[in-house]
Amino acid sequence: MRVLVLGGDGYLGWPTALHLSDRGHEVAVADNFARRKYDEELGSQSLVAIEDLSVRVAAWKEVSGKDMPLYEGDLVDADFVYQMVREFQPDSIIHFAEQRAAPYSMIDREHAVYTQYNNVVGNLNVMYAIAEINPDIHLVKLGTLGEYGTPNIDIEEGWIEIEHNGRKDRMLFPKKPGSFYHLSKVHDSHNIEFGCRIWGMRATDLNQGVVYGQQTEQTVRDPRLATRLDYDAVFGTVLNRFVIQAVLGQPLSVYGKGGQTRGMLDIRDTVECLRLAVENPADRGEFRVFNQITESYSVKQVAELVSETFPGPVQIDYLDNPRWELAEHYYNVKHSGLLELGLQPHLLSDTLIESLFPIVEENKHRVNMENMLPKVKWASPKNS
Ligand code: NAD
Ligand code: USQ
Repeated sequence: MRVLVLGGDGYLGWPTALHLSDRGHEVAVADNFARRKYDEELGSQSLVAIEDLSVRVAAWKEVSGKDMPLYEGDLVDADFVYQMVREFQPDSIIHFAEQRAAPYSMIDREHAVYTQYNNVVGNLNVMYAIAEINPDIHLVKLGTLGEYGTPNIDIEEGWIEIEHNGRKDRMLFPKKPGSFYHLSKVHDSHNIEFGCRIWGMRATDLNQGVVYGQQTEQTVRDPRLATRLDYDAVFGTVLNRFVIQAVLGQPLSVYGKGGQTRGMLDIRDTVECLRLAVENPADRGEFRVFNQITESYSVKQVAELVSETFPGPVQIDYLDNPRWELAEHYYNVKHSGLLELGLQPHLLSDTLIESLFPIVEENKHRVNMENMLPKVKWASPKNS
């Protein structure tokens, strides 16, 4: 299949592009390098050094013999999107290309507006390009598990049968997200579902949980193929951050009491879920939703697991939670769709955590400690 990976320079987009190329698909990548600019803005960088996308693509050609066309441009520029889709003629578009950090979206008005404009407008441009150029293209869109929030009922895969005052309907599962970033994904999901109804688009919305890990079967083939690993309080995600903090001899930064539970998955499962979604497309007119997680853990459990696995002393700090989220809650997420397509999950193990320690040890000189503790507070509409 011909697969266009939007956001192909990112943490997940790049290893996904490699995985699909390695499995015999013809893959192109697109990016506007916004993520590298957020690093400049925040005075941060990936813990693991990453090459420019053009260097990565050339390295992949050397390692695998496969070409990977590269499109540099911004999805909010509709002309760019249309031209790319016309030229590459994909069967599937995987859309990773959004501002993805909840804390970044909560810095202030400007960052909230940027996040929602970038994400919602970019996604609409992709939808219109598909509808006008070739409605048969399968859109595989990265949503997020946090779209649902933490309701006091089981979380279904996207849809729920509701009986109300004696009548029944199949509705989109209600959403109660916890940041302007997560809200941007809710808006995308609603827009895509509408596109499926009015244009007969075929779409898969992947409500993915928090991803951990840094290496895949393909990225380890050459150091130039490495993907990024974020440690900072804005872009770093919880398990990756705790591993990095343990190696640096810093306390693990649990927000609140750590009773928040989140769905998680290994980066090797992310790339495989994307392959499964692409190779088993949704039907025309279908808005298909998968909850893309393999396990759920509370933040406290994650901290304890890292602390038990690290071969040295580890302190766990319980900080005032800078976010607005329930301290303790019910959490039961249905996630059978991808398993039914054949996903064989890598469950979180000591081995995975141990494998991250040397990666961090080798690169720890790249950390700017000023970016380790959280500064963005949800309660404040204007953070510096
Ligand atoms: P990332 O920031 O590393 O990658 C996103 C890429 O998209 C970046 O390279 C960025 O430059 C590019 N981009 C952003 N806006 C763009 C635009 N307007 N035009 C072109 N390119 C643009 O993020 P990631 O961690 O790889 O996440 C990828 C996707 O997966 C995101 O949509 C995110 O919401 C979703 N997701 C990520 C996680 C996670 O734990 N990392 C979990 C669930 C869902
Ligand atoms: N947390 C801590 N300490 C930390 C960092 C985080 O206790 O040092 C807690 C947070 O309070 C939160 C949980 O860990 O309860 C997860 O936070 P996170 O920063 O790892 O993840 P989140 O902000 O939810 O966002 C990440 C990605 C985002 C993706 C989302 C999936 O950045 O792109 O959409 O995970 S989900 O959470 O399922 O919505």
